[in-house]
Amino acid sequence: MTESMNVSYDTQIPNNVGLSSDRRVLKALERWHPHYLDWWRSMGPVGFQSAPVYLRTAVGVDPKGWAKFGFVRMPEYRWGILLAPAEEGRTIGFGEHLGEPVWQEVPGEYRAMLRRLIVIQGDTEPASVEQQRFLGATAPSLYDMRNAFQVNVEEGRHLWAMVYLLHKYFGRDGREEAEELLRRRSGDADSPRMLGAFNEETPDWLSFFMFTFFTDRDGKMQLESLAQSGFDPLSRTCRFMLTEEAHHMFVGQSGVGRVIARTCEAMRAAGIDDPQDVERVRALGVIDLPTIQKKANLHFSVSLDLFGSEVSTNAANYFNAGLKGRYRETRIDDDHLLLDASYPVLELVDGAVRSVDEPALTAINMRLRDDYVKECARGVERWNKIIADAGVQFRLALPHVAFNRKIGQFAAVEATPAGDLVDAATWAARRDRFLPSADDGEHIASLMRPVTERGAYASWIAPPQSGIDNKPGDFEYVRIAH
Ligand code: BYC
Repeated sequence: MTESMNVSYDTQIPNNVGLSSDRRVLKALERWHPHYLDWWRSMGPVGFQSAPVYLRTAVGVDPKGWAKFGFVRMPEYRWGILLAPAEEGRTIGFGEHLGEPVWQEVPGEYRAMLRRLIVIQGDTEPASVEQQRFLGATAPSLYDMRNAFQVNVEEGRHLWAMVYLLHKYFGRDGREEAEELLRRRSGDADSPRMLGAFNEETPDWLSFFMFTFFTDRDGKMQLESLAQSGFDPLSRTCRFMLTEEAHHMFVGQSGVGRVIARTCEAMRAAGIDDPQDVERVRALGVIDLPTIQKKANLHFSVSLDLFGSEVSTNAANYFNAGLKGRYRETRIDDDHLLLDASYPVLELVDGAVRSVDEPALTAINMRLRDDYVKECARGVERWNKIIADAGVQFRLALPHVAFNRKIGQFAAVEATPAGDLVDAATWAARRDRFLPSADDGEHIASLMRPVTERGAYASWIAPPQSGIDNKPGDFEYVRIAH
């Protein structure tokens, strides 16, 4: 076992970065810690803060045994700083520094760019916790409540991860940015979070599952790109964050899948064949499939905006500088410089959607987004299999990438989920067929009643196939004092 695989618990902050011998950074983090706890108490999960929750805590970075499970009160969670082990002799894998040894310090010329990337990444982590803070009160089961809290504490740890980089490598401005990360608030008119999707509400559990499926997957793609970074501490940080991220996407994939399974089961039992017979399906106390489609339309389109503009000089600069690569950069078979390469980008040309070959360097965001869309589509097919296996005639589909966009090529136009460009009035008239309506929201809200008996599940969601950490079905994942 290498040195950096051992996690030290001798400071308040578990870490494998030798904090106890790095007084300056330790002090800065210890000063930030109470501010973080204040933020957690005021903006983290509402209620349940003194309930023991069966949580996973990262205790090492060995892929075979990095976490342990146990009952923890959320404010006492051991948020630590964990970097994946250094790779001996690692070199920069792309851009103008290709083949040079990776940097252990921030190169002066790239300081501003790197800081910006780290701050944007850091900003999303507390934002998602803020968005999800009201979910505990309406959890459909103790199992689901525990999963949401798990996601929350780990997003909190991901904030720690970025704050460590800011404190360690960016001096005074890093410390100021770390404070700002606790000051901005999701949805706040004066001081919002940096990216659009992180200022949206997560009003109900279906939104939470959609968020963890679609938006956390953007997180995964962005972390994968930053894991390629020539700035080695960022790469190692992101590599370890990805270990935790896998569970978040499982929560989304399986959560939506369980909602679908329950709807199909209830329809079959009631002899309803037509999924569009929304009123009758809703009367069964489940969420109809067309509404699930609309929720997917919303969360997919909002998450696509997180990839930035399709054609972006920022992205080209990040790549050239060796700071942010492509998805699985090291596995791509090309020159990793992209100076002469091109990449097809869907664009708005003379009022129509066309594929245009753009310089591959400026199309880096687009390429990452394409990789993302492919993954989303695979997940949707898994949902469709649940529907087909239940014998229900319905297919979910991802909307067209031009649909409901606020960033990039299609921000200025209105498109239907099928990708037809329509005028604003037509779109507005059909809006409620494309996106969740007030009525859809009310139906979902009416189902959001807490279920806190061990092993019980709300009417609108099927139980999971297995428990967390192989626990039995009636396990008390959150010990709520009754
Ligand atoms: N909202 O060249 P462009 C996660 C701005 S999620 C508002 O197109 P670029 C997580 C942009 O800042 C992953 N503004 O964009 C998930 C720029 O402003 P300036 C988070 C936006 O820079 C769930 C201008 O528009 N990590 O981890 O190439 C739970 C033109 O920008 C938006 C990262 O995103 C937007 N959506 O790409 C918890 C990685 N998009 O320069 C966590 C770090 C763009 O004109 N960030 N703008 O002032 C990046 O790599 C890039 O900054 C972005 C944008 C991909 C976000």
